[in-house]
Amino acid sequence: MNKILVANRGEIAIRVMRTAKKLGIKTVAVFSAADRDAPHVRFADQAVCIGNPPSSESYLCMEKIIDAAKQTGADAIHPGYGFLSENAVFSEMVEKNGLIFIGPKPKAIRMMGSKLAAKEAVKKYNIPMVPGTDTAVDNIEEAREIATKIGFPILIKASAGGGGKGMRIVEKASDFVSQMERAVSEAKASFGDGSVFIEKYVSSPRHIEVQVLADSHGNVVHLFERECSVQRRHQKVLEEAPSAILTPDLRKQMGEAAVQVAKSCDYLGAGTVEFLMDDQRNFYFLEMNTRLQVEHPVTEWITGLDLVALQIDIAEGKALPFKQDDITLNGHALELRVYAEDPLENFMPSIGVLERYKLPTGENIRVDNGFEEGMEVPIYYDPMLSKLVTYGKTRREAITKMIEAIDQYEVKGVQTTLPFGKFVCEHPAFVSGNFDTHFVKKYFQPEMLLAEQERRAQMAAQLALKAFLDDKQILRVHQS
Ligand code: MV4
Repeated sequence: MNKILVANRGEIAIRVMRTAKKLGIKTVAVFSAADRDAPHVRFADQAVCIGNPPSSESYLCMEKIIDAAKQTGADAIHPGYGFLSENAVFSEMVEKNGLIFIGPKPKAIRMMGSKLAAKEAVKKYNIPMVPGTDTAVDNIEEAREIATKIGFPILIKASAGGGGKGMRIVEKASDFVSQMERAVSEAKASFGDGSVFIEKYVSSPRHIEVQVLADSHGNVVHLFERECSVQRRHQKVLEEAPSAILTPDLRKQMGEAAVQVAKSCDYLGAGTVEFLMDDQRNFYFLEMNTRLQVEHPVTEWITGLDLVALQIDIAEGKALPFKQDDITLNGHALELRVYAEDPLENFMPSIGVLERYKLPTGENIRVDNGFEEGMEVPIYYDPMLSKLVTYGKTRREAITKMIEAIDQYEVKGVQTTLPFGKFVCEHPAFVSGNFDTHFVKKYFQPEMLLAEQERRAQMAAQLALKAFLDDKQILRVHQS
């Protein structure tokens, strides 16, 4: 591989290019008219404008991106996350044009993109799944009987959904038929596929996912888990590795299950297998994400591996340079997603110019960032500014480092989720490790950030008063 085109923007485009550079591979950025001055464009060796600001006219335009690759002589495309990263048609088109897609084959993307096909594939292996139907529900009356047998509450999920999209909780049998009808028409409208299935609703689960790597020689390994339970409306807030509640034995079991899932779809490259864990620490396979995930840095830190470098090696046909037993877990890493959103205004995107933007630095702090001072946060894309990642020998140390890093991070001009991140890191439930996916809903009220603001204002006022009184004292001393 001599030249990689990165079909993405922001922090992940820079993240991928950083490793490419380290490996001596040239880089090509693509950008929309809104990203003309973006850091990812300047970071690349070459850059090609691919259209208007809306992603449907730029970062989602398959032909334009492939043309850009041909025009610049790139031999591979890395899709990052989001945009075209889990689009089987795109990966196929990349290959048909004689380019390497740095990711899994279209078959695996397609299979895991359909939650029912995924269930079907993993059924042949011994992987725990939530009780429910494993085919699309076509007879509503029959489905109601199954739901009653499973016991309410149950969840209706769209096969083409995922990541929380197209899910519906049904509390009691009498709501079942109407909810089912709604779920089907909603799934048709959103995904063009009305297939839905039902599952027992696990009421207070943790969301734990396992990183896997598969090469083209049949080697599949896992890189342990990430705990992603701290989320708000299916948007992850803070992730960590390892999970505070896994025992070495459970870690091994979940890791092995994840490897089986990868094998069930002939996986290639880096992927993530999502599990739910109930309050008895039973785990269940949920879905597989066939991309490099936002939160991959925490796994990199505890394993000492560069996931992008491994993705590139695998795409070139190299064998994994290690076996499962060679991979070790060291220390603890946390990642906070820093968004230009206002936590006091229901996390509305906060638009404006970054009048001041200074990143924290120091040992055990990594910032994967896509912005700089003076830039405007574009309204067209996800408003994530950066990922703030910290490390410690212990979980406590990583948390303390995160609070320190949040305090060091300076942003003026837009509101950010930094104060919200600090709230999470200081919360006793988070610190204890005893929390689930309802953490934010259960414990967070915006007023809590106001109290912190008030405390800071009080402190500032007292410092000012002290300075004033000290000055007056000095003046008196001089006068006499
Ligand atoms: C569930 C569940 C409870 N029971 N399935 C949401 C994202 C998608 N990957 C699956 N999700 C869930 N599936 C059963 N049978 C609860 C969730 C869920 C959730 C999962 C992971 C992280 C955050 C979540 C927030 C709400 C619901």
